[in-house]
Amino acid sequence: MNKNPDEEKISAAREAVKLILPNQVVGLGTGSTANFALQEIGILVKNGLSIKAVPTSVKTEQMARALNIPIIDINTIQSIDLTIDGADEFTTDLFLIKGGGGALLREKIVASMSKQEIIIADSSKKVDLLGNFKVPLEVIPFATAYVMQQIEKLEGRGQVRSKDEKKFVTDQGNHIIDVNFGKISDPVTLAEKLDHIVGLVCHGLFINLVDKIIMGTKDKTLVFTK
Ligand code: A5P
Repeated sequence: MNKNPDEEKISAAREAVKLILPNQVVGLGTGSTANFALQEIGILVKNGLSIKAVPTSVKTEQMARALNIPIIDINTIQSIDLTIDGADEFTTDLFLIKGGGGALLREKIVASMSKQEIIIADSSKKVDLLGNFKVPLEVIPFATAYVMQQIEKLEGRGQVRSKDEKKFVTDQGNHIIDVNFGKISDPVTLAEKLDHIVGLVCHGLFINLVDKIIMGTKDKTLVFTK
């Protein structure tokens, strides 16, 4: 593994922003890797690139505004041309775990509306099987105990995420349960089961949402596609 993942993140981010065309609507991801893309986009905009952006979190929106990247209301558009986002884990068949930063719901909505979902990552994020990273579940606070019971039936071990000794609260006012399912040999089936739990607003398994993963390595970028 590279001792400096930031270099890998930056090289992946630089490759990804080359895919942006003038006048596109661009989805802006959340997290340390997506932030590098944000910085690059800020430079392109400063140099005259015209785009409109849809941020995937309040934090990303604040950063985008500080970089003078024009923002468009997601509810005024039909689709997003291209989104650049990060991941907590990915497999080369383009399955992901996302939500380490708690932005999974907006990230999944933006990914679902995107014609091209581009994931950028350092090489530590690539795994043979998902599951080292706990799967984040965004739950409405009223349903936390119920969702926890359903997760136990699926042999998951969940923990409500906390921050500064308080329950973590998402941009939508929900809570997160981080679940250890062990190694996930069949993410498609697990995702379907999670999709049917009432009160669980969004899970961090991204299935069939990604078009391309650009991974930085020590000396080059590698691309994984469908
Ligand atoms: C945010 O909720 C996440 O989905 C991030 O995209 C993910 O956690 C990757 O973050 P880093 O780029 O900081 O590892």
